[in-house]
Amino acid sequence: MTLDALSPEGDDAVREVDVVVVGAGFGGLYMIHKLRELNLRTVCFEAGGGVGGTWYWNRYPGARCDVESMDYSYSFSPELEQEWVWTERYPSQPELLRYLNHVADRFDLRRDIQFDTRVESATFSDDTQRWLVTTAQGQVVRAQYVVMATGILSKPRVPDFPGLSDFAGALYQTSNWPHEGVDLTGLRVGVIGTGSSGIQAIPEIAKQASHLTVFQRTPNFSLPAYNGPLDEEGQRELKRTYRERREQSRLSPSGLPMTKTDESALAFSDAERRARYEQRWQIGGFQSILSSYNDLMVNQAANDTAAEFVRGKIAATVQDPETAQKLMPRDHPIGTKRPCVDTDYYATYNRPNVSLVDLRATPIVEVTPTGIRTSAETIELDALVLATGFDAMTGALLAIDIRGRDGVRLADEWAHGPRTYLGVAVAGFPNLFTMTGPQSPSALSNVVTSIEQHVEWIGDLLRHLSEHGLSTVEATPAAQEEWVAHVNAVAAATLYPTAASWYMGANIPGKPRIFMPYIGGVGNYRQRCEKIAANGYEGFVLS
Ligand code: NA7
Repeated sequence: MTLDALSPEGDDAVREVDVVVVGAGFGGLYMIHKLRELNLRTVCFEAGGGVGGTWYWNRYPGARCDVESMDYSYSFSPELEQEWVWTERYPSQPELLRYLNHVADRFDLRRDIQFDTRVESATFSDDTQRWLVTTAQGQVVRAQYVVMATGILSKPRVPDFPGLSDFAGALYQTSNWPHEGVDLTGLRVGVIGTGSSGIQAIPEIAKQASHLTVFQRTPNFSLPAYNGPLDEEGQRELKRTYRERREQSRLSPSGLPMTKTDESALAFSDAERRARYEQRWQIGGFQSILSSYNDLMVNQAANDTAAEFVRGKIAATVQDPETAQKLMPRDHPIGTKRPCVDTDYYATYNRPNVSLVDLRATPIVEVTPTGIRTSAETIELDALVLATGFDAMTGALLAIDIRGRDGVRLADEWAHGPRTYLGVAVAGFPNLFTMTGPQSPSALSNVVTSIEQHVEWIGDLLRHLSEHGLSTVEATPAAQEEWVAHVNAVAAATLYPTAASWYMGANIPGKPRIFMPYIGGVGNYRQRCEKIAANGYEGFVLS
C-alpha cells in the first residue's frame, strides 16, 4: 500500500488515522493484525523495503536465531502454528524472513504498511490530544495512538576507528548486509566484533576467505547450538501439545518452555556439577548451562563453576593454547552478557587460514586504505566486516524525535537512562506505547513471547478505552518511579549489572549505564500487567 505524499504544510495535507505503528518486524506485524480486530485505522511505517525487522537487515552469512524455531514463532494463531513447518532446530535468517512474509500475506497485513519510510518525529499536541508523526519522506500523519515496534537491536553501532572511511577495500556491517549476498572467496577478510553476530559469521566467512583475521576486544562465552534438521514426525508430535507448550512459555521466567530447578550449584561436588554441566552442554543452546542451577546468575561462586566449565571446553577445542587463552572470557560472569550460540565457532580457530588478534593487548590504531594497523602490526585486508553490535533497547526509540506533553523530548527525559512504567508507557507521553521497551523483559526473554504479551495487553487497553468512551491513557509519574525502582532493585540482586554489556548500555560511549531489561521474569511480569489491567489500569490516568 502507498499513502499519498503529504506535505507538512496545512492541515489538509495531514492524514488522520487511529494508530501509527512504527516497524514491521515481529512486533509491528502482530500489532497491525490486532488493531484490525479492533477496527482501528492503522498505518505502519517501515524503514526497510520489506517486512521482517531484524530479520530483514541482518543477512550476514550464518545469521540465525538463538531461540529454537518451535518457540521463536507466533502463538496467536493456532492455525498458523500448525500449518507452518520449520526445517531446522534453530531458524536461519532466510527461513525467518520467509515465515514473516508468509504471516504478512496470510493475514493480509501489507495493505497497512508503507515500506521504505523512516519515521523522523512524533509530537504530542496538548490541544488536540493527538500525535503528529512525520516521516523522512515529508509525510505527516495525525494519530490518536502511536506504537513503537522499533525493536531492541535495530540501531547499528558504527565504530569510529580513525581512517575507517578511507578503507579502500569492501566494507560491510553484519546488521546491514547487502541483499544480493557477498562473495568473500579468496579474499583476506577482517571481522571486528565477537558478539553473537561475529560468532555466527566467523565460521562461515572462514570457509570462503583466503585468510580471516578476527579482531576481538572482549571474548564471549559461546555454547554449542547443535543445530540440525527438524524431522517432520517429531515436529508433528510436538504440535499436538503446542498449546500447553506455549502456555508454559508465557508463564516461565524467560518465555521458553522450561522448568526451573531449585538447586544451588554450591550444594554439589565438583564431579557432580561437571556431570550436570556436561549433560546440559550436550543439549545445546544458551539456556542449557545457565539453567543448570538456580543461583548461577545471583552468586559469583556458583557462576564461577559454570564459567570454568565452559573455559575448559574452549581449552579442549582450540588446539593452540595461546589462542585458547585469548578466547576465554574472564571479565564477566557467564550469562551476564547474552551468551552466544554457535556452530563450530571455537573449532574455526584450528583452521590454518584463521588468526585472532587480541585488541586488549594490541588495540586498533587506525584503519588504513589497505588494512588495519594495531599497536603491534599492520594487517592487509581486502574486505572488512563490522560485527560491532547495536545501540540496544533505547537506540531506535531515541533516533526518533519524540516529544510528549509541553514539548518535552523523550531524549531529555531519558538523559540519565530510560524511565518507563512497565516498559510499555512513559509518564508525560500519553497514548504512546514502547513495545518490548526498556524495563520490560524484552531482551532477557524469548522476545516473540514478550512481543505477543505486549501486543495483547495494548490491544486490551485500547479496547477498554473505546468501550468506556475514553481516549487518553497516561502513566502517572508515581507509578513510573515505583516501577523503575523495582526494576533496579531486582537487577541489583543479580550479577547482571557487573558486566559491561549492551544490557547496561556499556557498549555505547557516553550512554548512561543502567540495567535496561526487566529481570523479574516473563511470567511474573505478565501476571503483574494483567493485575494492573484488572484493577482498572492502576498507575495510569485514563481520560
Ligand atoms: P554485540 O553482542 O554487542 O557484539 C558486538 C561486538 O563488537 C563485541 O564483541 C564488541 O566488543 C565488539 N565491538 C564493538 N565496538 C568495538 C570497537 N570499537 N572495537 C572493537 N570491538 C568492538 O552485538 P551482536 O550483533 O554480535 O549481537 C547482538 C545481539 O543480537 C546478541 O546479544 C543476541 O541477542 C542477538 P565488546 O564486547 O564491546 O568489547
